[in-house]
Amino acid sequence: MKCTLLFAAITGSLFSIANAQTGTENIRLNQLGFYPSAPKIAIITGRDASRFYVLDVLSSDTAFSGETSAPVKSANSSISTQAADFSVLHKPGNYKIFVPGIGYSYNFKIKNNVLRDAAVSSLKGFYYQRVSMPLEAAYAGKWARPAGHPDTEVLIHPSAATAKKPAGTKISSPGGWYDAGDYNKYIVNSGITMGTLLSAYEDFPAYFDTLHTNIHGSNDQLPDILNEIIYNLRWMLTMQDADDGGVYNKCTNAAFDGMVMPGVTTLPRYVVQKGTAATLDFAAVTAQAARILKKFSTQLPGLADSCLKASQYAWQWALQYPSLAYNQDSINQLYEPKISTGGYGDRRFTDEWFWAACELYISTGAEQYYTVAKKKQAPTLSLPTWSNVYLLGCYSLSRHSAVLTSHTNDIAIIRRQLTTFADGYLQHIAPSAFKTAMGGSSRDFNWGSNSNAANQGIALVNAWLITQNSKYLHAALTNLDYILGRNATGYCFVTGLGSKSTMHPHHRPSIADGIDEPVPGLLAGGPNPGMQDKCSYAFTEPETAYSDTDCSYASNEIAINWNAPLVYLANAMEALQHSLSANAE
Ligand code: 9MR
Repeated sequence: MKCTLLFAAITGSLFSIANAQTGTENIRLNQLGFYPSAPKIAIITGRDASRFYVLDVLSSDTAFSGETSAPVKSANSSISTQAADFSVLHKPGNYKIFVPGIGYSYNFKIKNNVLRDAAVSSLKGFYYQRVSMPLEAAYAGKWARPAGHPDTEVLIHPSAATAKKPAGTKISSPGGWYDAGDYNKYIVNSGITMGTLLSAYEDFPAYFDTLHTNIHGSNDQLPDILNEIIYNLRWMLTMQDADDGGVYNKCTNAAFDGMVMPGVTTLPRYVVQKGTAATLDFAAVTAQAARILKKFSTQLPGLADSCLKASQYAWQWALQYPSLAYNQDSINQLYEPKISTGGYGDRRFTDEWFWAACELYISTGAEQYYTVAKKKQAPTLSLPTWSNVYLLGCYSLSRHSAVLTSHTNDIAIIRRQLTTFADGYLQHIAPSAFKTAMGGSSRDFNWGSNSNAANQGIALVNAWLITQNSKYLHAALTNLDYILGRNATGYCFVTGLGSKSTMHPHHRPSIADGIDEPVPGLLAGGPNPGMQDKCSYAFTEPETAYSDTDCSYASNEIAINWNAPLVYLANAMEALQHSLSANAE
């Protein structure tokens, strides 16, 4: 057997000299690798193949060989694929796949903790987004940079003026994370981001308590993920108007900064109109943070209490303004300067009401909040986005179901809704061309599509948390495989990871710092057939419309609300890797 396979390997290597590039790129797989007990699939594109071989990188011995599946035409592009399934190969090692007639894949690993780099670097991505502080070489390596945007003298924009704080009043709003490739700070988008990161910690506290990412503050008495979260939380707290509890939508330039490093920009910064979405997202985040940080009251005296008070104050404001949208176009007709940075202009607030009510109920036990949550309950579930945070409330209720004994039946129904919702994604995998939950609908591919993959993964992890059925973990992993390379573009979408990853994100520091490699640990937006940026795209179908160019803000920007679900998913997998081998139903 070894002889035949050796022959196959030799002919393969001859073949691969001629076809190195296309051959490698035609074998799509998670470019980091696989846990020993996880399902393992590579996807072959471009040409028909009948057999495949998994070779040990050093010895070229064949560790496994098998037949490829029948071709499947993708529902989201004109691509045809065949699957190479080597799940039965459990032995740790360094491997590559050889497909006669096509060539070799990138090298990959089978080992425990194989996704640790994805888990750690996606979390550390937030450190690189920190506003108002220098990134020191000890933590940031070659991406060290001076502080940008002190934000200690932020002007009240006329849209946010009150009798006590007329337009032009200066407030201090330092810190937080840059939202994305731009240098502004938006409360609505911070809301879902913080809720997702706080939930990651709440779901896997023991795992995160020992996870080190080498960031500023790494050696204190707090888990790194909380250090990172608190950096943005303290900024969020500055965005609440102490006079009435309402929360400004954003801290922003009037227009986007140029493609320069953060430290060189000096344009004025403004806080703009308060709004219901911002205020309720703030209420949800601060309520959730309050109960988590209570356990760290020695290290953080008073912070948990301040958060809860801020949350309740925000809630009171929202009761007075239950549906005040942030409508940038209308504001721009009334006030100067006109504001042209990101809008995050949500107009539907049922989900924000539900989420804030759930978090406040869980943190206080007060029935008044549950009453609102019940009133705002939705009949069906949908995937989280910055404008739809409903599911975050469901996750939190489910997580705390054991102690929420006054509403056991209601919460049992929500838990069933969650597993049914996850079952929908499970069903997408088998018929799909890339064997992923992602892509079950072409609507999965929109602005920030990679966050859909990650958020679907979180829904599947939640179904595992409820049922402990490993089929949900296997399914969640398919979407991490997608993000890390098993997709129609062949890219690993996380900067700094894998063999062929995003190199030119629409991210000002990565563009302006003069360093070839982009800032690491950042998730590109991903395929978006909307192509609103009108940049150059080599492919334009739903799952291929991705352009690794810094021009492409519609497919290749990075954003905190996209990185956060990746942090959740990759770290959940690291935390749960030993549960993968349990029987799937
Ligand atoms: O993620 C946002 C996407 O859903 C919207 O369609 C798009 C256009 O309004 O804006 C995206 O958010 C951007 C924000 O407005 C400004 N910072 C960068 C964000 C990511 O592109």
